[in-house]
Amino acid sequence: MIENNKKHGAILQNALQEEPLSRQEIRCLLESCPGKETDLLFKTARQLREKYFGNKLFLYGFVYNSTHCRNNCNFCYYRKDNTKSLRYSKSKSQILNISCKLAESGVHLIDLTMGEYISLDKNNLEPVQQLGEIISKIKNQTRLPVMVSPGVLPDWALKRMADSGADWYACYQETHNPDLFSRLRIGQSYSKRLATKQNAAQFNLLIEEGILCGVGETLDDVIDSFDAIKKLNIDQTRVMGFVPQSGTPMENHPTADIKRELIILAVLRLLFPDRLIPASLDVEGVMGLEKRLEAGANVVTSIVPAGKGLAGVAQNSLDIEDSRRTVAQVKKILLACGGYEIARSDTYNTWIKQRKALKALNNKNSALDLLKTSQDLKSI
Ligand code: SAM
Ligand code: MD0
Ligand code: SF4
Repeated sequence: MIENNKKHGAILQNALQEEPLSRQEIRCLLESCPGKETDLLFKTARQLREKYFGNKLFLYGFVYNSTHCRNNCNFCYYRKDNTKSLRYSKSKSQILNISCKLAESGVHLIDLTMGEYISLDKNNLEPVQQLGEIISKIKNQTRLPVMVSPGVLPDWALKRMADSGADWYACYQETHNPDLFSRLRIGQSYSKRLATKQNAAQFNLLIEEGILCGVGETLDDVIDSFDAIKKLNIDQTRVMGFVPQSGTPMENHPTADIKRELIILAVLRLLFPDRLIPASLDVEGVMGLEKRLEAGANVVTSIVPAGKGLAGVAQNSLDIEDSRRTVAQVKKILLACGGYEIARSDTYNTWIKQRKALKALNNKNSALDLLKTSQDLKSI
């Protein structure tokens, strides 16, 4: 036991120095025992967050603008075949009105999320154009960065999102085990979903990747997700614990162990210390905020205004209509926690600008490397 503690502590020391960790070392961290080991893991995650972000947090306003979806993900309340789920589509003016209210309340970004209702058909330009228009209007009126989660899209549609002013493309693989993926995201292509993220990055969109935990994944699967996140050079990455949804094939599957979600979150912070990592209000509501921040998150997501008929995803109603998923409520919680501050919006905007510039430079350098290799090959 003492030997194990020593090993665990030494790995965290290396992580703090940002030295690369082996699969075995990452596994040891994922197996952290409750108490001393998790305390030290979370503390190290907070130290690394502090190094890159100080005590500043970013807040995301969440607009679930349409709950219609063509897919049948087994874990999701909004899967096509779930007759129990509430369906709606907000109009352009409703979306704009909600986004402006969120902006006034002090969020740093508008996260426009929807069921995958946009057909992949080439001739179906209309919904893509509509979404593009909404994005540019939100940007113009709120002056805030915009994230979109329209699901898998062809290149021309991703480009349209970028041209309309979207800053982020969020698309979660849930798992990087293709077999588990096929049991979760029924009938969807694993490789197409992964490739869409790479394609979106070519249009200078920042990318968010997500892991769903408590759905039968092994520790090796989680480590494979970390590898994939590294390979994709992801800008924001999250983990969400599974919440069972009535009317779905997984309604009787147990709720995820939140201790596991927190450990994965903290390890994400150790492996990707300078990236954005959300504490979602969409799993345990506001009650779950402090523990996620203590595990190393630096973004509060799923802030939803009351009285607009809006739903959450994993928690479709929790804390929404009683105005608890709001900036005001988050501020109260942060005050009670002590030590955190909400960032100024120019801090967030600068982060985005710098991250985009860094990625553009990386892309250019890899293109130059490719060119150089092909020239070298010619001279052989
Ligand atoms: N329809 C788009 C898509 O699937 O990419 C956008 C919605 S996406 C933001 C919904 C995400 O919420 C899923 O990718 C999953 O990670 C998470 N989620 C959905 N149902 C959940 C559940 N029951 N428990 C926890 N997380 C869930
Ligand atoms: C959240 N309910 O932030 C939202 C959602 C979509 N980009 C994010 C899962 O928790
Ligand atoms: Fe549709 Fe997204 Fe839910 Fe899957 S997770 S059923 S794609 S809304």
